[in-house]
Amino acid sequence: MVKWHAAELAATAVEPKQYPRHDLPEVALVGRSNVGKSSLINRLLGRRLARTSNTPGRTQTLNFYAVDKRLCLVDLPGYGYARVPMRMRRRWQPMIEHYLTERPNLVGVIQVVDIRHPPTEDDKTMAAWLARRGLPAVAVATKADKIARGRRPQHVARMARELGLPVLAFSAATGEGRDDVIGVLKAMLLEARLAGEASGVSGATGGADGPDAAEGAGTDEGPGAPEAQRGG
Ligand SMILES: Nc1nc2c(ncn2[C@@H]2O[C@H](COP(=O)(O)OP(=O)(O)OP(=O)(O)O)[C@@H](O)[C@H]2O)c(=O)[nH]1
Ligand SMILES: [Mg+2]
Repeated sequence: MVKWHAAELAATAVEPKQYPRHDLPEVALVGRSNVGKSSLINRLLGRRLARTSNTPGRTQTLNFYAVDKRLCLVDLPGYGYARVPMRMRRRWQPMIEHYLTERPNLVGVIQVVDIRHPPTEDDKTMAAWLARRGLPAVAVATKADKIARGRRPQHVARMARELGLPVLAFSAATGEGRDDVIGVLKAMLLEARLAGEASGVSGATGGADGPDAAEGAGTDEGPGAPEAQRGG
Protein backbone atom coordinates (compact mmCIF):
# COMPACT_ATOMS: atom_id res chain seq x y z
CA MET A 1 0.00 0.00 0.00
CA VAL A 2 1.33 3.41 -0.89
CA LYS A 3 1.36 5.51 2.23
CA TRP A 4 1.44 9.23 1.86
CA HIS A 5 3.60 10.38 4.72
CA ALA A 6 5.55 13.21 3.28
CA ALA A 7 4.09 15.02 0.32
CA GLU A 8 5.58 18.32 -0.65
CA LEU A 9 5.64 20.78 -3.50
CA ALA A 10 8.97 19.93 -5.12
CA ALA A 11 8.85 22.54 -7.87
CA THR A 12 6.70 24.95 -9.79
CA ALA A 13 7.70 25.24 -13.42
CA VAL A 14 6.87 27.14 -16.53
CA GLU A 15 10.02 26.26 -18.41
CA PRO A 16 11.83 22.94 -18.67
CA LYS A 17 14.84 24.26 -16.81
CA GLN A 18 12.59 24.71 -13.80
CA TYR A 19 11.54 21.05 -13.73
CA PRO A 20 12.87 19.35 -10.60
CA ARG A 21 16.12 17.46 -10.99
CA HIS A 22 15.20 14.21 -9.39
CA ASP A 23 14.98 10.54 -10.26
CA LEU A 24 11.37 10.13 -9.21
CA PRO A 25 8.91 8.60 -11.63
CA GLU A 26 6.20 11.12 -12.45
CA VAL A 27 2.50 10.70 -13.15
CA ALA A 28 0.81 13.72 -14.71
CA LEU A 29 -2.80 14.83 -14.38
CA VAL A 30 -4.32 16.30 -17.49
CA GLY A 31 -7.85 17.49 -18.12
CA ARG A 32 -10.16 20.33 -18.84
CA SER A 33 -9.88 23.46 -16.70
CA ASN A 34 -12.03 23.26 -13.59
CA VAL A 35 -12.63 19.52 -13.91
CA GLY A 36 -11.00 18.78 -10.56
CA LYS A 37 -7.34 17.83 -11.16
CA SER A 38 -5.98 19.76 -8.19
CA SER A 39 -8.79 18.54 -5.95
CA LEU A 40 -7.96 14.96 -6.93
CA ILE A 41 -4.35 15.48 -5.90
CA ASN A 42 -5.41 16.94 -2.57
CA ARG A 43 -7.73 14.04 -1.87
CA LEU A 44 -5.06 11.49 -2.78
CA LEU A 45 -2.50 13.16 -0.55
CA GLY A 46 -4.98 13.82 2.23
CA ARG A 47 -3.84 17.42 2.36
CA ARG A 48 -4.68 20.72 0.71
CA LEU A 49 -1.41 21.19 -1.07
CA ALA A 50 -2.73 22.10 -4.51
CA ARG A 51 -4.73 25.28 -4.93
CA THR A 52 -8.26 24.76 -6.19
CA SER A 53 -10.92 27.20 -7.25
CA ASN A 54 -14.33 27.67 -8.75
CA THR A 55 -12.76 29.75 -11.45
CA PRO A 56 -11.35 27.80 -14.38
CA GLY A 57 -7.68 28.48 -14.94
CA ARG A 58 -6.57 28.25 -11.33
CA THR A 59 -3.48 26.15 -12.01
CA GLN A 60 -1.19 28.14 -14.29
CA THR A 61 2.12 26.35 -13.91
CA LEU A 62 3.35 22.79 -13.78
CA ASN A 63 3.29 21.85 -10.10
CA PHE A 64 5.35 18.88 -8.98
CA TYR A 65 4.27 17.12 -5.77
CA ALA A 66 6.82 14.65 -4.51
CA VAL A 67 5.32 11.87 -2.44
CA ASP A 68 7.46 9.92 0.01
CA LYS A 69 10.47 10.05 -2.31
CA ARG A 70 8.92 7.41 -4.53
CA LEU A 71 6.54 9.16 -6.85
CA CYS A 72 5.84 12.64 -8.10
CA LEU A 73 2.36 13.81 -9.11
CA VAL A 74 2.39 16.61 -11.65
CA ASP A 75 -0.56 18.99 -11.72
CA LEU A 76 -0.92 20.64 -15.12
CA PRO A 77 -2.92 23.66 -16.23
CA GLY A 78 -6.24 22.70 -17.75
CA TYR A 79 -7.09 22.71 -21.42
CA GLY A 80 -10.11 23.75 -23.41
CA TYR A 81 -12.25 25.97 -21.30
CA ALA A 82 -13.97 28.81 -23.09
CA ARG A 83 -13.85 31.15 -20.12
CA VAL A 84 -10.09 30.91 -19.89
CA PRO A 85 -8.68 33.71 -22.02
CA MET A 86 -7.11 32.63 -25.29
CA ARG A 87 -3.83 34.29 -24.38
CA MET A 88 -3.50 32.01 -21.36
CA ARG A 89 -4.41 28.93 -23.31
CA ARG A 90 -1.77 29.79 -25.89
CA ARG A 91 0.78 30.02 -23.14
CA TRP A 92 -0.23 26.73 -21.53
CA GLN A 93 -0.47 24.49 -24.53
CA PRO A 94 3.24 24.42 -25.38
CA MET A 95 3.99 24.03 -21.67
CA ILE A 96 1.77 20.96 -21.39
CA GLU A 97 2.86 19.52 -24.70
CA HIS A 98 6.53 19.94 -24.00
CA TYR A 99 6.24 18.27 -20.64
CA LEU A 100 4.25 15.32 -21.99
CA THR A 101 6.54 14.87 -24.95
CA GLU A 102 10.00 15.41 -23.51
CA ARG A 103 10.03 14.51 -19.85
CA PRO A 104 11.94 11.25 -19.32
CA ASN A 105 10.58 10.80 -15.78
CA LEU A 106 6.99 10.59 -17.02
CA VAL A 107 5.66 7.05 -16.55
CA GLY A 108 1.92 7.56 -16.91
CA VAL A 109 -0.94 9.98 -17.27
CA ILE A 110 -4.23 10.32 -15.47
CA GLN A 111 -6.76 12.04 -17.65
CA VAL A 112 -9.39 13.66 -15.47
CA VAL A 113 -12.88 14.02 -16.92
CA ASP A 114 -16.28 15.03 -15.54
CA ILE A 115 -18.45 11.98 -14.90
CA ARG A 116 -21.61 13.97 -15.59
CA HIS A 117 -20.90 14.84 -19.20
CA PRO A 118 -19.73 13.06 -22.34
CA PRO A 119 -16.07 13.75 -23.11
CA THR A 120 -15.43 17.01 -24.94
CA GLU A 121 -13.63 17.14 -28.28
CA ASP A 122 -10.55 18.29 -26.36
CA ASP A 123 -10.82 15.26 -24.07
CA LYS A 124 -11.00 12.96 -27.09
CA THR A 125 -8.08 14.69 -28.76
CA MET A 126 -6.00 14.31 -25.62
CA ALA A 127 -6.88 10.62 -25.20
CA ALA A 128 -5.99 9.89 -28.82
CA TRP A 129 -2.75 11.81 -28.49
CA LEU A 130 -1.79 9.83 -25.37
CA ALA A 131 -2.54 6.59 -27.17
CA ARG A 132 -0.35 7.54 -30.12
CA ARG A 133 2.37 8.60 -27.76
CA GLY A 134 2.22 5.13 -26.16
CA LEU A 135 1.99 6.45 -22.61
CA PRO A 136 0.14 4.36 -20.04
CA ALA A 137 -3.03 6.31 -19.38
CA VAL A 138 -6.20 5.91 -17.36
CA ALA A 139 -9.17 8.24 -17.18
CA VAL A 140 -10.61 9.23 -13.83
CA ALA A 141 -14.22 10.38 -13.99
CA THR A 142 -14.49 12.79 -11.10
CA LYS A 143 -17.35 14.57 -9.32
CA ALA A 144 -19.08 11.19 -8.94
CA ASP A 145 -20.87 12.61 -5.89
CA LYS A 146 -22.85 14.79 -8.29
CA ILE A 147 -24.79 11.95 -9.90
CA ALA A 148 -26.85 9.16 -8.38
CA ARG A 149 -24.88 6.06 -7.52
CA GLY A 150 -27.04 3.90 -9.75
CA ARG A 151 -26.21 5.97 -12.81
CA ARG A 152 -22.46 5.94 -12.39
CA PRO A 153 -21.69 2.63 -14.16
CA GLN A 154 -23.49 3.77 -17.26
CA HIS A 155 -21.61 7.07 -17.35
CA VAL A 156 -18.31 5.30 -16.78
CA ALA A 157 -19.01 2.83 -19.58
CA ARG A 158 -19.85 5.59 -22.04
CA MET A 159 -16.73 7.50 -21.11
CA ALA A 160 -14.55 4.41 -21.59
CA ARG A 161 -16.12 3.73 -24.96
CA GLU A 162 -15.70 7.28 -26.22
CA LEU A 163 -12.18 7.83 -24.91
CA GLY A 164 -10.83 4.35 -25.52
CA LEU A 165 -9.32 4.32 -22.02
CA PRO A 166 -10.03 2.46 -18.80
CA VAL A 167 -12.17 4.72 -16.60
CA LEU A 168 -12.57 4.90 -12.82
CA ALA A 169 -15.27 6.79 -10.95
CA PHE A 170 -13.94 9.16 -8.30
CA SER A 171 -15.06 11.92 -5.99
CA ALA A 172 -12.76 14.43 -4.35
CA ALA A 173 -15.68 15.42 -2.17
CA THR A 174 -16.31 11.98 -0.64
CA GLY A 175 -13.09 10.09 -1.35
CA GLU A 176 -14.92 7.46 -3.37
CA GLY A 177 -12.51 5.75 -5.77
CA ARG A 178 -9.36 6.89 -3.96
CA ASP A 179 -8.07 3.35 -3.48
CA ASP A 180 -8.68 2.59 -7.15
CA VAL A 181 -6.66 5.61 -8.21
CA ILE A 182 -3.85 4.61 -5.87
CA GLY A 183 -3.96 1.14 -7.44
CA VAL A 184 -3.51 2.73 -10.86
CA LEU A 185 -0.53 4.77 -9.67
CA LYS A 186 1.09 1.65 -8.24
CA ALA A 187 0.52 -0.24 -11.47
CA MET A 188 2.12 2.60 -13.45
CA LEU A 189 5.18 2.58 -11.18
CA LEU A 190 5.49 -1.17 -11.45
CA GLU A 191 5.15 -1.15 -15.21
CA ALA A 192 7.80 1.54 -15.54
CA ARG A 193 10.14 -0.32 -13.27
CA LEU A 194 9.74 -3.56 -15.19
CA ALA A 195 10.30 -1.74 -18.47
CA GLY A 196 13.41 -0.11 -17.00
CA GLU A 197 14.77 -3.45 -15.82
CA ALA A 198 14.03 -5.11 -19.12
CA SER A 199 16.01 -2.47 -20.99
CA GLY A 200 18.76 -2.35 -18.37
CA VAL A 201 18.07 1.31 -17.69
CA SER A 202 17.98 2.51 -14.13
CA GLY A 203 17.28 5.95 -12.79
CA ALA A 204 14.12 7.91 -13.25
CA THR A 205 11.64 5.28 -14.25
CA GLY A 206 13.45 2.37 -12.67
CA GLY A 207 13.38 4.46 -9.64
CA ALA A 208 12.02 4.77 -6.26
CA ASP A 209 12.87 2.54 -3.39
CA GLY A 210 10.41 0.27 -1.67
CA PRO A 211 9.26 -2.90 -3.31
CA ASP A 212 5.55 -2.62 -3.02
CA ALA A 213 4.33 -1.28 -6.31
CA ALA A 214 1.66 -3.84 -6.67
CA GLU A 215 -0.18 -6.27 -8.83
CA GLY A 216 -2.05 -5.50 -11.97
CA ALA A 217 -1.38 -3.44 -15.09
CA GLY A 218 -1.50 -4.58 -18.63
CA THR A 219 1.92 -4.24 -20.12
CA ASP A 220 1.60 -3.04 -23.63
CA GLU A 221 3.93 -0.17 -23.65
CA GLY A 222 6.68 1.02 -25.89
CA PRO A 223 7.07 4.65 -26.75
CA GLY A 224 5.06 5.73 -29.73
CA ALA A 225 6.06 8.41 -32.16
CA PRO A 226 6.12 11.63 -30.19
CA GLU A 227 4.50 13.77 -32.80
CA ALA A 228 3.04 16.85 -31.17
CA GLN A 229 -0.12 17.65 -33.00
CA ARG A 230 -2.74 18.56 -30.53
CA GLY A 231 -4.82 21.62 -31.25
CA GLY A 232 -6.24 23.89 -28.56
N1 LIG B 1 -18.70 18.11 -5.74
C1 LIG B 1 -17.44 18.02 -6.17
N2 LIG B 1 -16.74 19.14 -6.52
C2 LIG B 1 -15.48 19.00 -6.96
C3 LIG B 1 -14.87 17.72 -7.08
N3 LIG B 1 -13.62 17.89 -7.57
C4 LIG B 1 -13.47 19.22 -7.73
N4 LIG B 1 -14.58 19.90 -7.37
C5 LIG B 1 -14.76 21.36 -7.42
O1 LIG B 1 -14.53 21.79 -8.77
C6 LIG B 1 -13.87 23.06 -8.79
C7 LIG B 1 -12.59 22.96 -9.61
O2 LIG B 1 -11.67 22.11 -8.94
P1 LIG B 1 -10.10 22.20 -9.20
O3 LIG B 1 -9.50 21.04 -8.48
O4 LIG B 1 -9.59 23.55 -8.87
O5 LIG B 1 -10.04 21.97 -10.78
P2 LIG B 1 -8.76 21.94 -11.75
O6 LIG B 1 -9.00 20.88 -12.76
O7 LIG B 1 -7.51 21.84 -10.96
O8 LIG B 1 -8.89 23.37 -12.44
P3 LIG B 1 -7.75 24.26 -13.17
O9 LIG B 1 -6.60 24.39 -12.22
O10 LIG B 1 -8.45 25.55 -13.43
O11 LIG B 1 -7.38 23.55 -14.43
C8 LIG B 1 -13.65 23.44 -7.32
O12 LIG B 1 -14.69 24.30 -6.95
C9 LIG B 1 -13.74 22.12 -6.59
O13 LIG B 1 -14.17 22.24 -5.26
C10 LIG B 1 -15.62 16.55 -6.71
O14 LIG B 1 -15.20 15.39 -6.79
N5 LIG B 1 -16.90 16.77 -6.27
MG1 LIG C 1 -5.89 23.02 -10.88
